Formats: sequence, structure tokens, C-alpha cells
Amino acid sequence: MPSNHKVLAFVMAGGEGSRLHPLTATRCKPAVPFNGKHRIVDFVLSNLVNSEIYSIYLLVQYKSQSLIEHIRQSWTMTRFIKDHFVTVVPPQMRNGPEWFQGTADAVFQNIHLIESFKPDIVAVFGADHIYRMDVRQMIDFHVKTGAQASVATLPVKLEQCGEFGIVEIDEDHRITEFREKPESAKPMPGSSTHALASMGNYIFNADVLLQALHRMKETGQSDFGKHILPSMVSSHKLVAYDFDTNSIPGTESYEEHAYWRDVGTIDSYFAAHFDTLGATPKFRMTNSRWPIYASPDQAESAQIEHGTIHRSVVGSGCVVDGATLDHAMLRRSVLVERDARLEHCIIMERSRIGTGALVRRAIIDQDNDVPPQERIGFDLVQDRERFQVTESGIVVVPAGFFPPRATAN
Ligand code: ADQ
Repeated sequence: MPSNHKVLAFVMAGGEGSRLHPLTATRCKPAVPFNGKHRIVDFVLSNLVNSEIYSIYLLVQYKSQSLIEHIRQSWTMTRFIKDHFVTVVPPQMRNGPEWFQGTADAVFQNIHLIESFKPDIVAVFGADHIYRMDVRQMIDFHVKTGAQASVATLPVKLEQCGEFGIVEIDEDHRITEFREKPESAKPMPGSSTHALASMGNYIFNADVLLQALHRMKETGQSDFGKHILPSMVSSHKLVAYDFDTNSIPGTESYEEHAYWRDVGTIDSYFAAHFDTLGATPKFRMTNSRWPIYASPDQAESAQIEHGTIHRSVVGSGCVVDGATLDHAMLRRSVLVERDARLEHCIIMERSRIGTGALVRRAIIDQDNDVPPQERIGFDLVQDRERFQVTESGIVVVPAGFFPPRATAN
């Protein structure tokens, strides 16, 4: 247990993820697949569990069915150890006929969970990011500085400040200003190009959080970034934890230090995948000293008949038969037929890429049977008529767009 404090974690997994559409057409953002066999939510949950924080409520809202299934299959903690749980909490309208109105309201609607668990510290973490973080180090810093609430922070470019909560700090890391997604921001100390942004991960003394939630509700507010944190700046000791100081075992020898990506848009989601490839990736999926846990995999090993494969991930149960893969991510049970060519692609579960098909800079969501000789990612004008294409030209084929072909018997 971190610093001998009793810690309860809330993972905010209710985000709709509208900017990840159509990947979020049937699933919420934390349930969106990532890399060969993970989901986005696995990163925060692994960080908490690796930090010996085992009491975790996952607050869900939109399209949560596949997230709930994933948690049931992959995150069941042993029932014989007290206070070890990852429990999904849907809106239950305990306080009236309304869904969670925002992140803080989601916790407020479940305030009884804090009251009955009686933690010293409550960790409130987002579920939408790719990173490794030892949460114990943030809690140690929180305790050492005598903070009542702490916000994990990192530098972002000034032009990105409209996407984040931006903080200003004094020389003792105390937050003197917190503004949610401001139009402009002052550079952080020691930089002319960057401001200090909130990562959406907070540590609260439990009593302070309870008081703040009750006060918030009286004023009809609902959100940590918009309401609770800005209102605490003048009344509480609010401290910025510098993510750059967080150290993870097993990452000393390469470039992963301080890697953190908000994968809230198709472009950032797509780019983060390719950060995991290569001999010296920006983010290494494998680290036995800080594993990112994924769902248990019953599928057979991948089978490669022959082909040309460069810097790619081939998930279990895949079959590649005489195809060319270059920066391709194949999730579970993907079939790539003869003479198909995949370049900078993410191909999700149970999809098939037909003979001679060419796919470039595309995400093919699950259960697509891409016909032989199909072209995706070559003529974007034509692709735009059928699919969503981002401004930077990434094509997204929604789940089940190409129905199964009739197979010869
Ligand atoms: P955003 O990510 O834009 O900014 P938000 O959409 O509220 O804020 O999502 C925060 C987290 O809460 C996500 O993990 C999301 O899935 C979840 N969530 C959203 N609405 C929810 C609800 N009603 N119930 C349960 N969970 C919900 C936030 C902060 C910024 C910070 C960025 C960092 O507000 O200050 O800079 O995260 O990415």
C-alpha cells in the first residue's frame, strides 16, 4: 500500500469519445482496442495495480457493454483478498433521475462508496491515456508536500493549451491558477514554448474531496477540471506533481521516459500505435517490471505461411499467407490473403484482407471482410464517400462495413 495510506481509486471511464468516432460507435473510449491485444483502459488499470493500488471503482456511462465484458474477463481480482477489486459502477440515479453530469458528479453520485470504504486518500484517474506511471511516487509527493489535493502535470505546447487544464505554479509546486482549456496561456517557468497541463489524474485527501463534492453540489457544478480544481486554488493547498520525475523500473535504458499520450482523436490514436514499433520505440509495450496487462488470450499462435513483414505486430490467431506487411498492427484472428499489402494500418479482430487488396494509412475496425483487390487509402476522394477520413488522410472503416463473403464449400 503506498506510504501506508489506505487508497481508493476511481477511474473515470465514462467518456463518450466523440472525436474517436466511428471507433466509438458501439463502445466507449476506454474500451477502444489498442495495439495487438490491449484496450485503452488497460493502461490506467495496470498503472494502479503495479502501484499496489488494488481497490478500484471504474465509473462508466456511455456504451459500456464491451468495457464491462472486458473488465469481467481481464480484471477479476481474487475474491479471497480483502479490498482487491475492480468494480464497474454504472449510473444508478441514486440522487435523482439524472446520468453523471460530469466527472465530479460521477464521483458525487457514488459518494457512499468513499464513505463506506473510509480511505485516507482518493485517486481520481482518467482512462483515456497511453503511459506508464508509478502512482505511489505521486502519492509520496502529495504527502511530503502536505498537499490537500495534487494534480499530475506535464508540459504541452502553448498552442495546445485549449485541449487541457492549464496550471500555473509557484517555486514550491503549489498551484496558483487552474484554468480548464483556456484560449491562451502563459509559458511555464523556464520555457517560452510550453505551458504546464493537467493529465486528468488527481490525488485528494479523502476528507477534502468529500467536502469539495458536497460544496460543489450545492452550487450545481459537476466537473473536476471546470469547477472543483479551479475553486480549490484559493482555499486549499493544491500541488502540481511533475510527471517528468516519475521513474518506472525497466525503462532506464531507452526513450520511454515521460511518454504520455491523450489518444482522444483518430490522428493521435493512430500515431500512438506506431510509437510502439521498432527496436527503440518511444513506448515499449513489453516491460516485465511494469507490465501493461491485457485480456487473457485463448487464440492459437499466429501462423505465417510466407510473406514480407517489416516492423509490424501480428496478434494471436492471425494467418498471413503470402502478403506484405509494413507498419501493420494486426489484432487477434486476422486473416491476410495472398498478395495483399498493408502499410501503416491497424486491422482489428476477425477481419479478413482479401487477395491482392491494398490498404494504406487506415484503421479497419473488427469483423470486416475486405474484398479481394479492394483499394483503401489511395484515392481519398473516393474513400470519403464511403468512410470517415481525417484531415491528415487516415481512413477509418467501421466495424462490419464489409460483410462476410460467401465461402466456397
Ligand atoms: P477531458 O479529457 O477533455 O479533459 P473529460 O471529457 O471530462 O475531460 O474526460 C476526463 C475523463 O473522465 C476521461 O477518462 C473520460 O472517459 C471520463 N469521463 C468523462 N465524462 C464522464 C462521466 N460523465 N462519467 C464518468 N467518466 C467520465 C480532462 C481534464 C483536463 C485534462 C485532460 C487530460 O478535464 O483538465 O488536461 O483531461 O487529458
